[in-house]
Amino acid sequence: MNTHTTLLVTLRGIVGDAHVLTEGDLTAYEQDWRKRERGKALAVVRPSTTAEVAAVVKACAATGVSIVPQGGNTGMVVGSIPDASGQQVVLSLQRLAQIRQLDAANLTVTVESGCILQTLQEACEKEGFLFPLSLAAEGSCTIGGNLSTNAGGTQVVRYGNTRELCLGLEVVTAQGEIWNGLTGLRKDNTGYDLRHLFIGAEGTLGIITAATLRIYPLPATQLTAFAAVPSLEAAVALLGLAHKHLNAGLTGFEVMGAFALGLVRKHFPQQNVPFQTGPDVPPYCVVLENSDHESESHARGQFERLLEAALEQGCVLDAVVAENLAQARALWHIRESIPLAQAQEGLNIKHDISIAVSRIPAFVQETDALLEQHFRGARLVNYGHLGDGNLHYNVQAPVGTDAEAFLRDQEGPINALVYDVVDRYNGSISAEHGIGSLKRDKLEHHKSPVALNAMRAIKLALDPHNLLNPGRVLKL
Ligand code: FAD
Ligand code: 2HG
Ligand code: ZN
Repeated sequence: MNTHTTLLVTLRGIVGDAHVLTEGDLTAYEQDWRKRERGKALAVVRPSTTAEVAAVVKACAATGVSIVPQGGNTGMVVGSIPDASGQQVVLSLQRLAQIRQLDAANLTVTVESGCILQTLQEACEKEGFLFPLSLAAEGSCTIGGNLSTNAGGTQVVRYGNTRELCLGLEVVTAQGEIWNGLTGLRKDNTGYDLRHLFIGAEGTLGIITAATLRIYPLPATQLTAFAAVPSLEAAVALLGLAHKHLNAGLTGFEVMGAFALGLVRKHFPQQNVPFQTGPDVPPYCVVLENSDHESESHARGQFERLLEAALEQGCVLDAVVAENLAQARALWHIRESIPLAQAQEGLNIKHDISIAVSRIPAFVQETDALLEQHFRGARLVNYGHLGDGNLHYNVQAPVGTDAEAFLRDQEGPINALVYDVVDRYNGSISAEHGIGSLKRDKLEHHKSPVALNAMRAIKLALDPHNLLNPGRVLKL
């Protein structure tokens, strides 16, 4: 038997025949969500306990076979699929999905990494608690994937990104050892905080098998408004007013350009997108959310005063406030449908960037003008988490052109143009999606050599044989 055959026999012994997949349609594991790349796995292995994960890692390490950890495979940067060699094991965490313990007094929940985000949200809600991480992929992404990408989403303005929600981790190391750091402690200054190394590491430093996460009491009410604004400057002014009027009640502040909303109207005509018909379609709209621990009428009062002040200052043209939960969900659904509408429109170029909020209008004005000058006809799809200074400044191929050819020929130059302006604004080329393989080479140009060397030293110390998600994040 050759080494790979022997390894497959060992893996079947660890997780059972049914959970070592080598045949049939493996598209769901081998192709990324955006359909940018398709790889080929030696096998997809689906352990259901931490001990099984550790045994799988040990077996792979013993034969020098590299591992690609995978959760829901909803990542945006081609980080969770195997390469084309047919020699990598995809380690799917989907069966490691138990909610181990909700500690009401400690305000924490301990959950295994394959648990679907929405499953965790719903389980917490049933017990009267909020797990605030929220993103459009929540029905299929996993907690392990969220931690490994340090996912952001739509509640960061109040609760922070996944890193801020994590108090402890359980990790299987590249050597197949288990580190149990599920303390749930809010204070622990006993040297280096290893948890923060694994969060955002995109599976290159260890396999996250469980986490202890912060939860919050459910708010009494959550109100949503959808406002038309005359410019991005006005949206930034509205954000300032929202911070002032709502304070910690401000739990969401998203901006959407008219073209992005137009794509939602085009591809999901059943959705009723406010302010997008008639002669005066506003250039931008904003979704904002007020979560209140007092009462609905208190929250409505706050919203009214905020919108009155905003109308008076001219930073809002018009606004609707949801009357009930169903309307609030429908308004949020419009925002969350933008990436899906973009996917329906065709392959596109994504820029998940962050810039200081105050500089975003100038950044967009400058970059829009440069793109229009050098890439005439390219369609700019601009939306995102303005409250966090994070824009999805995306580019769709010109109407009537072949999107695949456009990406092949223009993605490099368009990225170079956009990222050059991002650098000049002291921004980041990845706010929340990570690096994967799609942005790996870009990182070399946009991060300091000192930081890159420190990252390489950490990678080599923890995974000296480069067995965990090789080729992702860093060039070694
Ligand atoms: P995967 O895609 O399976 O993996 C992502 C990375 O994590 C890979 O590098 C993988 O190797 C690694 N990994 C996965 N599980 C583990 C583990 N247990 N241990 C170690 N490494 C692991 N992202 C945002 O930040 N904000 C958004 O608002 C947002 N919206 C989205 C909307 C849509 C419609 C879609 C499709 C995606 C969106 N995303 C968003 C991107 C994506 O959902 C997130 O990156 C999510 O956190 C990925 O989770 P996953 O379980 O699918 O991970
Ligand atoms: C979102 O905020 C996601 O909707 C996806 O991060 C962004 O598709 C994108 O560019
Ligand atoms: Zn986003």
